[in-house]
Amino acid sequence: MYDIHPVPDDWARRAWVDEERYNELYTQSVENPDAFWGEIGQRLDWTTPYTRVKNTSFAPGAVSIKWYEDGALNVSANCVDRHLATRGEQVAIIFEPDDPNGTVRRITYRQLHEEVCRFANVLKAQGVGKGDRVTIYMPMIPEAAYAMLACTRIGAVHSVVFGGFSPDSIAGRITDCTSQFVITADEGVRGGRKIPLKANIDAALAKCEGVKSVLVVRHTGGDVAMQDGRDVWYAEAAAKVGTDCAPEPMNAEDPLFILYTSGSTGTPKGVLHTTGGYLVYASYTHQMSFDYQDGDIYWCTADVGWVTGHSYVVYGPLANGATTLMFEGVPTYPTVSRCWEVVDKHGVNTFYTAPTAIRALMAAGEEPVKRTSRKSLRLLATVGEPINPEAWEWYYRVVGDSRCPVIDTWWQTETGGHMITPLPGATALKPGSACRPFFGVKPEIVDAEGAVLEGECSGNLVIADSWPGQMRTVYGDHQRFMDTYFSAYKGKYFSGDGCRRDADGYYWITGRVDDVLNVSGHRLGTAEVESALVSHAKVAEAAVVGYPHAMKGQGIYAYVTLMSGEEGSDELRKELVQWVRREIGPIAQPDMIHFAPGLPKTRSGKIMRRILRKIAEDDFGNLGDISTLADPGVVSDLVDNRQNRA
Ligand code: 6R9
Repeated sequence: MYDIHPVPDDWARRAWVDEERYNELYTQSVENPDAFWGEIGQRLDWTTPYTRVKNTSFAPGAVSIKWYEDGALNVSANCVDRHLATRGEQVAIIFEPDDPNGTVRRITYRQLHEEVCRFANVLKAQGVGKGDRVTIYMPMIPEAAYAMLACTRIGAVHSVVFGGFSPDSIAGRITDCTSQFVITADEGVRGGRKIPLKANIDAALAKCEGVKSVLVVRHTGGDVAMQDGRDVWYAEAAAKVGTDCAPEPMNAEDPLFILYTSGSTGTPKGVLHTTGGYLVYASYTHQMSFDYQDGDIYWCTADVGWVTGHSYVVYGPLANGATTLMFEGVPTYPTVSRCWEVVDKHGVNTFYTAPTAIRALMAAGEEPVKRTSRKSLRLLATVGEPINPEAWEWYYRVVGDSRCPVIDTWWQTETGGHMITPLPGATALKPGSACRPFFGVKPEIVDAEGAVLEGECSGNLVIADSWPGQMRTVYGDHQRFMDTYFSAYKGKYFSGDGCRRDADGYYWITGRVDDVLNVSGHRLGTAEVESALVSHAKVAEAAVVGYPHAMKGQGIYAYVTLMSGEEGSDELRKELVQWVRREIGPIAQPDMIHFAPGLPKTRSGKIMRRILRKIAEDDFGNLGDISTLADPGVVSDLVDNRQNRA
């Protein structure tokens, strides 16, 4: 139904790789990963060169992933210091504030070097040492990048927590990695609204132990409480230190950062990435997928609280000496033209965002786009969830004036960087498809029994061998790492996504096949939302499923059984929505709450989610076999009281 967009001639000529070269390099990369990644690893500066490249095993019970294991390097030296000689006066970070009339900041590589060194010295003065975990809870301001890079400079391991998460969520993440240090700001601002970051940290620290010091960056100037002996204004600490700070040489396999992400069960997992392989992979994918060329102005709208903000706002672009734009606000404030105004204001060449943002802007029509120029744009890209072909075509035609390739990048927190993606000079585009595997990536589609399917097929997406950006473990729980990713299909990494491969070998991601929701491109476990709901005194039981949502991709549908004697009401619905916002954060708030006297369960007591999903999707004509239910009567009651009616 939608046309294939062939690679334009000029792209094939000027890009890093054309189709022929892609095929050649891809074959080399999977046939001889040691030689391929050995050469690609040279793009970084190593203080001790590696002699060994790949040492990985997906063997059941003995998963072990090591890349460049005898090499040493420092991430901040690679992202900052090594550019000083050639591009010290080039802008590294453009900061565009939430308020379009606020002050733009342009930080050169030389200034970035000074800021990162100073920040690192402040961390040292606070007692932060190599290997210590540092929790970062910051708005999208350059200081967030300084803080991350400062940690890497001294070998501390950062754990960035998204500014939209609640005090409870922060406390859980601090406790899990026994972090003793927090970096935050007084407040954040998004879409004209203040976010009480420091107050959230105070509330979180009342619920967990062990935090010795909180560094507070002054941003809005809002009033915050400061606790003596624990809280320190960043500016005051910074005035007491110098700007000399030698980068700590780190082993390639030393931990770089922890990032918590939702899975199908339990509390969020601490995904651990290490130093060498991660930076090789983040920088190489940034260069290839976006065909990054010297001098490009590059803008990824992701928040640094997500993996996209780590790999493609901070580490990838800075390792490549790019100019990366950090935007504090939201795409719809003050108007739906904001993104394109920012593109024109700063001459942005590459724009990378989530399908949910594209759909929201698409709903406002073409005029808000067309009244801007966008002539600087060269390439458009997406990430976070499947993009529907209609939104793809709109992005291509309206935003890109049918001139810019749309690069749909499939990857995960766990993968560190792009895994399946077109390359703009090499891959003919199919709207809605993430297209072809990146170099070194061996995707396979398997059936429920694990049999590898060939040719045109649909099934579950696994990756057959390791790549340098792969997560190394779940922080503090290697068994959970093996159980989560390597037990469903022995000897293979299971992504949790469903996928189709077409006759041309293109991959089409169809979404999660586990109990993970994808709401506006944000990952959430159904189990997390359920446990937040049942922690409310009036709730006896809850089951949460996703349903198709025009803007968010997936909406959250919650079935709630109340304690006996409690009555469901609109009032209580509102209360529960607020409750979940407070427990987890606004992104987790249920869209629909269905008070159900009983949930469909098997005789062994398992909730039959398949049925709950169908009813939530308003598609209850074919509920499948319900004969194994303990009480089939509950189903008709659920159908009668369904909340999502077309
Ligand atoms: C980078 C990021 C990962 C999950 C992943 C998948 C979905 C991401 C996608 C996509 C279809 C794409 N996803 N990119 N689905 N097409 N281009 O988003 O990481 O937050 O860990 O989410 O997002 O379901 O499994 P993360």
